[in-house]
Amino acid sequence: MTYRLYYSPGACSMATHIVLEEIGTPYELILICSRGEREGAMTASDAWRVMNPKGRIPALAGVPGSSGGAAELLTEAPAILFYLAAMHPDTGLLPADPADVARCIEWTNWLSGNVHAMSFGQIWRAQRFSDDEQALDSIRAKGRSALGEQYAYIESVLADGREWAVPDFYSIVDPYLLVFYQWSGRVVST
Ligand SMILES: N[C@@H](CCC(=O)N[C@@H](CS)C(=O)NCC(=O)O)C(=O)O
Repeated sequence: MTYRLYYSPGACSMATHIVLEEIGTPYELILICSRGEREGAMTASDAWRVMNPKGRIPALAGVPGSSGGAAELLTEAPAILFYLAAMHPDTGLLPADPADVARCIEWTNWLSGNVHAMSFGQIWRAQRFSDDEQALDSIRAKGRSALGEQYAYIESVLADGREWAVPDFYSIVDPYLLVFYQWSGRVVST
């Protein structure tokens, strides 16, 4: 079975891309641009919204079931990461101990919901939070402020000597954290 990853370079789909490489399973990449600077299909296009009504990437084809949109298409970065790790337990990317699994969920839920959707959303997609043009700079400032606290929190957790987000083993959380590490450079320069 060959997975198909719908991705955009530098986007949060990078974590899934890394995990596919770690697993070593065959996969195809299909470019769906999340920003306007490239040629090709876009997340906002009608064709992509038929596939994924949420209009976002990453999405992974080849997963039984459907939550709307195309059959066998799984969306939401944490869900995709968990699915791949659970399907390939030999990689050890998902721990066996329920407490460690819960720690993975704790990280990925917070990164997706708070850091990505809220803070980066406010900074990069401020218009999602208000129709008032005058309010956008203040929304971006809120996002930056929250993001500063969130990065400080991540640093404080990692400062206890652990090598990985969930101590003692490399998990799906680490490639996901790498996305936000990489994005920090883009926020500094925007
Ligand atoms: N909750 C989704 C969010 C995915 C998301 O927002 N992806 C961005 C790229 S990092 C995207 O598709 N942006 C395009 C857009 O907002 O139109 C997840 O965690 O996978």
